[in-house]
Amino acid sequence: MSRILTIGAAQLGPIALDETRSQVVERLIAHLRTAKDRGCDLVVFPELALTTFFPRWFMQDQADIDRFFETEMPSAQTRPLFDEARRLGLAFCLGYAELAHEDGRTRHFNTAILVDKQGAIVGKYRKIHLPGHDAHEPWRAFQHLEKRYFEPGNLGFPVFEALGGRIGMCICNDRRWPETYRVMGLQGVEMVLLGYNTPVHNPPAPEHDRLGWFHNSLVMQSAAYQNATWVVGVAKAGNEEGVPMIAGTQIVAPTGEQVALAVTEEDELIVADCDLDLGLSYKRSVFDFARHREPETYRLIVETKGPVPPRGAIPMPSDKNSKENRR
Ligand code: ING
Repeated sequence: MSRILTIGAAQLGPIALDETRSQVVERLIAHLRTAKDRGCDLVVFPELALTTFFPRWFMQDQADIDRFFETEMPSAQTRPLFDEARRLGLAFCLGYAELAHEDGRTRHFNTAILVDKQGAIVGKYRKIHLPGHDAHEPWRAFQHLEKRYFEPGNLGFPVFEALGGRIGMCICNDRRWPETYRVMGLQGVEMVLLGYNTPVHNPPAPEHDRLGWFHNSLVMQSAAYQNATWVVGVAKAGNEEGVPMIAGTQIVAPTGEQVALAVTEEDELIVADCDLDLGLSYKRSVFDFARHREPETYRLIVETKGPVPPRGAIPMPSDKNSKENRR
């Protein structure tokens, strides 16, 4: 038996600061039409796919910051995307900056939604691992102020029954953390959709720059194999407002193999027929979690935020964590 989902990973080239939502939506709709022509069921767009990656700039005026956020989804500007997807019979995953009013206050999240073929929002995820910093750091060639502009997601790592399978989402830096995928893996996820905006240069660790592409593939391929799931990683790529960002959009099978890989740093659609049953042989053998996992021995993973000294060891500077951080 096989359950084939034809996936379109819709890489975006740079989005300029002065590009309007409507202009960007036209690019997204062009991707939808190409995807339809190529037989897709689902199209995956990058993180923050409606605007330039604004956390690269230090802003203090909340009105300036909020200009990059969506107060409703869909809005007048994004409704044409929903309408065209429904007309074409396509589901899609879209990353955007979400301004929400919850619990009596205004909230700012780095969000992704899953929209089904009838245009209904059937899943929402809010980015949990926020990289970078929250204060202006002028020494950097460019800022990475996600901790300033967003709050950590409050929806956990949900898995949704959609399109005949179990679909999960995460966003960018989340893809570097094994916990992200394992929480979804423990919900039987069969495909993880994620978008990313990853600068080539990481100011605090320039020696990592030559390995950016390798690390991008490494984390998604290992996660796919270790959780017997498809992983679809979609880049916003190219030189965006003076900051080069990696491409490397790819579709990874539960085997860990890359079945499709983008070759440009521009708007580029890559397509693959993904059999959601391909992961079953792994879920039933090497990664049969119920048979092989020993969660009693994993407690430290949730009891501490940072590293703690081994039992009886002399504390080391790297043990930034102290006992009070243990829950
Ligand atoms: N971007 C980057 C990412 O995790 C980053 C941040 C860049 C981390 C380079 C490490 C190295 O891919 C986002 N938006 O999370």
